[in-house]
Amino acid sequence: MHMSVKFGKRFQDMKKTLTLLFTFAIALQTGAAKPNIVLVFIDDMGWGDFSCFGNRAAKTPHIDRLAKEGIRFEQFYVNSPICSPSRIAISTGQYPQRWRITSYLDNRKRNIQRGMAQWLDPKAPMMARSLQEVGYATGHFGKWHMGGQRDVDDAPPITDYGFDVSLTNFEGMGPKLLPQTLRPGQDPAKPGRIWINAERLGEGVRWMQRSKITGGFVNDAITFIDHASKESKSFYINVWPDDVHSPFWPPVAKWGDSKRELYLSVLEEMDQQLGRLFTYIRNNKSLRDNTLILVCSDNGPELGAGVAGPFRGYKTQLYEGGVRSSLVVWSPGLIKVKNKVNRKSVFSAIDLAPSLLDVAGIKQSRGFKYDGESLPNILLGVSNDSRIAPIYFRRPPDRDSFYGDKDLPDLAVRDGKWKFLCEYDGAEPELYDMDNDLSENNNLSEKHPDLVAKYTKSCIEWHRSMPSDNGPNLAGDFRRKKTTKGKNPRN
Ligand SMILES: [Ca+2]
Ligand SMILES: [Ca+2]
Repeated sequence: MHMSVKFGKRFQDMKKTLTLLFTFAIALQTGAAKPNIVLVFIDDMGWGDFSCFGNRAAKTPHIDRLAKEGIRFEQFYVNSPICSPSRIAISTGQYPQRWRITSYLDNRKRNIQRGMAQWLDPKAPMMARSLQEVGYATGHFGKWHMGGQRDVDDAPPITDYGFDVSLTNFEGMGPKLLPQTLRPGQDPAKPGRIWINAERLGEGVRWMQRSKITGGFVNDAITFIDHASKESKSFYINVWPDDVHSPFWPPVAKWGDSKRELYLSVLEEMDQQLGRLFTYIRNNKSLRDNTLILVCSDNGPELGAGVAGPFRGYKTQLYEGGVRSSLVVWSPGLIKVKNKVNRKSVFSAIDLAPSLLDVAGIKQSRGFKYDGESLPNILLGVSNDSRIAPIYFRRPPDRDSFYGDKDLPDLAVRDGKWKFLCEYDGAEPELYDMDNDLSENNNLSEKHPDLVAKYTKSCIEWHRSMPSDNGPNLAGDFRRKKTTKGKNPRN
């Protein structure tokens, strides 16, 4: 008895000590500044376009340095192979189909034809708003394309979506940088102008040489960071360049003779301009110790411009080249490993919002149902696990045929090592082993009827659980020839 009473008292003491320690830890956590977050979302860049992802034709030293000091992820996906829906996924943590934006936003008529909304509903669970609500300074600098373009001039301003400040381009409402253009031999005093009609999309237009516009976004981002630091506020900023989307307007001194050369010049120039932002953060100790920078691309490359490394397909397609994105994550203060390559973790852009809110220690109390999963340990290099649920995809409604392929897969899923694609009704199944067939060449659907049945069912169930668009009505009547083995037709 004596022993157990003694043990009981000891246990009580230990419990007290633990409670104290726990309270102290909480106090420390809430007292410390929440981490700053910088999300760099490049436009139309291929998986293989950073030199740290294998590009030998151009150099991206500033992004390579982030990778060397941080982590690069090889199995990261965006949730659509095209601009607007991909941007909605990364901003909300939800499949973009929920918000009826499933292709790029165009003019009113085209949006209606394709069965899409005219702009993102401001009620969507924006990560920016969740951060703003707990006191973050929030700014969007760059391409928006989630509403307000062409003749759609009554979309909500970007500041209705949880941002204190915004500076955009021709595809967003409010203050913007519009592009002047210059070719070799052209009088610099008389530059061209493109996207003049975008002057109607809100107040605050500044004209700037197209080749310098990414730098223009960086300038305002740095001013914003300074301001937030002076107010001792943590900040969240989007830096979303219009680079490296066509048309290509590199500096005249770095002109190229072909589409590909022009593209590579724009890519290198973008890296230089973004580099100023990275260097600014790295050279300031308090920023360096408490800032997380993420860099990825909204969708795969345009044909003839960027390259998708070993992967099949391009922008607008559900093959890997369209939806797999190189992801670099940097944070010397929060990430304990350096120069790590994570080849294992399968996750996607919808997972970033819940993950980043967790990294920042923010309770997600508003009852949002994210399609994304919170994966802070993967993001910070502690774990090589994957997202648990499969990642589902539906192609843009206007892209059944593109780049010479007349009947592209409509639905797809990545689950474990398997990638499965099919039509809306489950026809034309394609099954690939992503551990052994990175380029989706060897269709194993006939070898694994059980898996085909399972994934056909789950893809169609997911597709039907989402609001529909006009994809099925806009498809042509071309049907793909049955392919089972060997090389699929390339496009
Ligand atoms: Ca894009
Ligand atoms: Ca199809």
